[in-house]
Amino acid sequence: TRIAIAPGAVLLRKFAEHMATPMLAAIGQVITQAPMRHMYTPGGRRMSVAMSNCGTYGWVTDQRGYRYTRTDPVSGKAWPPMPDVFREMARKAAEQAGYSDFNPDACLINRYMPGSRMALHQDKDEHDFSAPIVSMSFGLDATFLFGGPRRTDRPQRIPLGHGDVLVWGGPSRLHYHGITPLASGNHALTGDRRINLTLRRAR
Ligand code: MD3
Ligand code: FE
Repeated sequence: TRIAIAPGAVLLRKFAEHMATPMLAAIGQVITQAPMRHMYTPGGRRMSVAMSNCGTYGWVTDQRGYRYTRTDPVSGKAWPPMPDVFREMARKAAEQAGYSDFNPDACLINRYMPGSRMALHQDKDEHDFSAPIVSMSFGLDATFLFGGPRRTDRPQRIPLGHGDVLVWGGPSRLHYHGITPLASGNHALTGDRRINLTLRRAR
């Protein structure tokens, strides 16, 4: 089912569920090469979400700020290539949502454990805001906070489940958003975790 949640933003419930097993296997391959790590915000706070990346560019944060890099600062090596199954799923989801020819060059992998959260923020480290962002959720359910163009806009709360895919573009591309602290639970494929893939055009 296709649910319009704001101008330019579409929720595709269970769109990726049928590919969850191969996609989780591909995530496992990526993180043997670029292990999940807790990064630090420019203000010195340790993020409760653990992250890794694949694709030409990866998103990182440290004392110097937020940015995209071609190499993993932990290993000094290029980020692992983006698995075809991620690229193809993202392209199909974007197409369903009305964005043709989405070609992501960056995939951020977010791992939430019970209590992990993501504070309200905007995604504005990309060069071109005309490309959409595609986000896919696996494992435990989460509550997504979807605000407006100002931090003070009261957010909607949207439950996200296993296999759900969100596509963001147009007017909602720069809206504030976040994830409330993950509740504990057990999922057959991921155990006590939620995994989110966020595919972007960084450059
Ligand atoms: C709305 N991740 O990595 S994905 C992020 O579930 C991030 O891990 C969350 O926010 C997560 O930056 C939310 C959904 C999402 C991603 C990008 C957006 C929503 C968005 C960009 C603009 C507006
Ligand atoms: Fe974000």
